[in-house]
Amino acid sequence: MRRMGMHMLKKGFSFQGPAEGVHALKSWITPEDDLFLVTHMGFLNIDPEHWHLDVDGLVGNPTRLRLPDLQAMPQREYMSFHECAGSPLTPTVAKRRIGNVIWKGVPLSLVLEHAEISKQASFIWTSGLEWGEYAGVEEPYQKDLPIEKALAEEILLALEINGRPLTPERGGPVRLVVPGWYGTNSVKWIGSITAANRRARGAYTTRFYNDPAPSGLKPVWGVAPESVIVSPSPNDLLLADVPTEISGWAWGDREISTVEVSVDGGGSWQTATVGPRKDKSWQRFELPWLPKSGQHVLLCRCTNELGEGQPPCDARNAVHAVQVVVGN
Ligand SMILES: Nc1nc2c(c(=O)[nH]1)N[C@H]1C(S)=C(S)[C@@H](COP(=O)(O)O)O[C@H]1N2
Ligand SMILES: [Mo]
Repeated sequence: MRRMGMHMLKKGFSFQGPAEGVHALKSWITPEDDLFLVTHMGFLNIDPEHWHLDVDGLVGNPTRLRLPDLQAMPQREYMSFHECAGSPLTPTVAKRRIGNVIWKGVPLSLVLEHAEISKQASFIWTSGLEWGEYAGVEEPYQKDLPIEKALAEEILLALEINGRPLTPERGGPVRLVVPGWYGTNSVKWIGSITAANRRARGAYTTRFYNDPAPSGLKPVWGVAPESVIVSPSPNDLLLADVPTEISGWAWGDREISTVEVSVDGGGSWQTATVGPRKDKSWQRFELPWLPKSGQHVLLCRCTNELGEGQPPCDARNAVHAVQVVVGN
């Protein structure tokens, strides 16, 4: 679908992120310059005057909303970690594309109410407006949400990130955000919302972003518990017997209750202090450390309130390791 007032800025798959990886993520709120960017088909530039959102399917009042309509509706802020699930072609590789931001926008539930969503609707399909090819597939970026999730208060049609309007690269002027779920579900450049009584059948819901499960395939939805060591980084100059601190972030769809840190490559583990969570933000952890000289492999692993943890390897939320050298 090619509309007036829209053009692709850069075609094809693209990832951008800080060169130092997670070691760049020192602050509680991730500045946009340090926040990763992902697109499958390319970035879309939309002239805000030409943007509109169609709400159709199982609704009593099919609606077309333009930017001023959305701007006139009640908006809310919500703090959330934002994480990419990694490549759907290599789903067990941990990519650790992560940040923590404040989104602001109109709750999706208000738009669905306005469109008089039918009781028969069990899934909400959303599509991005860009076009192009990814992994041999040429179809719109379409995702879906079960109705209970779509109606949750934190699901937003976001207009802002960290107090600023969304840039074209970030999915502006309006994108979906699904806090607590992997980034793939947060459709950028949103142009249509369809209420349906079944799941969407496009490549991005059936072929990509599905994990093998005993019952068949499991969609990549809620974020599994995960943690990263931000400091020290492999480049830091550490000195033996100088008190230092190991710190980082832990997050997941469910609140994190414990983080453990190992300074000997997993031989032994110590419990770190874990900070509070706001909305669905990440949580800071820290552990004092008096290092001895030599090479050390630092690891961290977390557990959520349900007791779910992180696998040691071969998973998108595998345990993070950092190798450091401590001098005399
Ligand atoms: N329309 C559209 N939405 C999209 C994508 C896309 O390619 N097209 N990529 C998804 C993926 S995989 C991720 S991780 C997030 C990335 O959002 P960000 O670039 O703002 O970090 O957008 C999601 N939404
Ligand atoms: Mo992603």
